[in-house]
Amino acid sequence: MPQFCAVLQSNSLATAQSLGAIDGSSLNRRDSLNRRDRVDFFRFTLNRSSNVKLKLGGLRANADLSLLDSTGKNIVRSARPGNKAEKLQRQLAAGTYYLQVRGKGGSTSYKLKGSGVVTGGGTDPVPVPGTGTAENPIDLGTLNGSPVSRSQDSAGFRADKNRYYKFQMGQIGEVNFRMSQVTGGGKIGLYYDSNRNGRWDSDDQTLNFSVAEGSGSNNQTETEVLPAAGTYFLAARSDSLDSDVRYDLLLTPTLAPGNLPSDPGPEETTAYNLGTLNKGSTIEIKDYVGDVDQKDVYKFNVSAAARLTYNKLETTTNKFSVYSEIVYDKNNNGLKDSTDQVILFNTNTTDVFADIQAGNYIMFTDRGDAAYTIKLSAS
Ligand SMILES: [Ca+2]
Ligand SMILES: [Ca+2]
Ligand SMILES: [Ca+2]
Ligand SMILES: [Ca+2]
Repeated sequence: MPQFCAVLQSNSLATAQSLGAIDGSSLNRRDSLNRRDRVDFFRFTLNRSSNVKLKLGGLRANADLSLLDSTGKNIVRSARPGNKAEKLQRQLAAGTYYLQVRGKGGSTSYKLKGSGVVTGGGTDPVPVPGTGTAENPIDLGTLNGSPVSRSQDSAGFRADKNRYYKFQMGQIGEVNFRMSQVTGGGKIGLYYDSNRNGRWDSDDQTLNFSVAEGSGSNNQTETEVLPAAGTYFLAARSDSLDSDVRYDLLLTPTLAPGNLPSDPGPEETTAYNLGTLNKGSTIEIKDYVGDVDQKDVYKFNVSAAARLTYNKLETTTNKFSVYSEIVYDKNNNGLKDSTDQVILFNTNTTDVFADIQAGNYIMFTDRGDAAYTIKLSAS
């Protein structure tokens, strides 16, 4: 496939258009190909293992559709002749994937449609338990409110002798984790697959550690609040070069589900639009900010002068309180700048008020490590 290699060398994978996460949702894109623009790349992610269906239709000239893995390797291709629609269906693990739409010379617009139906846990046709290496961690599945345990596992001292696990979150939730050693001593670390390659590596973000040096079940339980994004790892290690640690592992999740269809971005330009806050109404937001997602920015507008009430509740055992700041976008450019007015800020959980005028507002929510519920009311 010399053409395909040339495309890779021109870094088209790196400039692929993002379709976001499509597990449990659908995608719908229109684009076009012509003699000079003969190939388009798209990237999508799956936070949970899913049955993915894809269709390339609306063709007026021949074009083919390929599904690629995170390294750009072809998984499956549909290459029917002429302007016949291309269809693909595949059971895929959580991770990053690419789509390649390749024209065969003619000009055509096209419609790219798809959906991902989450299959999760036990309904996967072939569950892959994993062997416990960094490349192939033991899969603890998607945490959905029930405890998950492992009994009598063992781990060595060196990184290549550590035992690795992976899991996903079905919802935002607080996870207690503990290793209880049977023999030897050690510790277990919690990591976020921040480079989204599905394997544990040293570039991944360290979130927390639980040490197991006491006896039996007296070991410390660590708590971390995690959003339902991507993959998390646990890595168990012995504290001695000479002997392995043998241990039981317990993960106890307590869910605090969010109520937004997508995570608010970290900037004004990627803010989540809450729409209009009308007098006499309340908007309730449930989401997470913390180590894995450090900022949630919202925007909303108010149609008439009102008293704005902000109320915040942190629904998990937070380590750091969530901070919000609401800014009146006086110059109406969608961004916070020096001429704008901070009308309200809050780190505690009591109601705060501000008398505000009609206009556009931006709310920044950060600094915390918690699941939060924010209520904005206008009266
Ligand atoms: Ca990784
Ligand atoms: Ca968030
Ligand atoms: Ca965010
Ligand atoms: Ca502004």
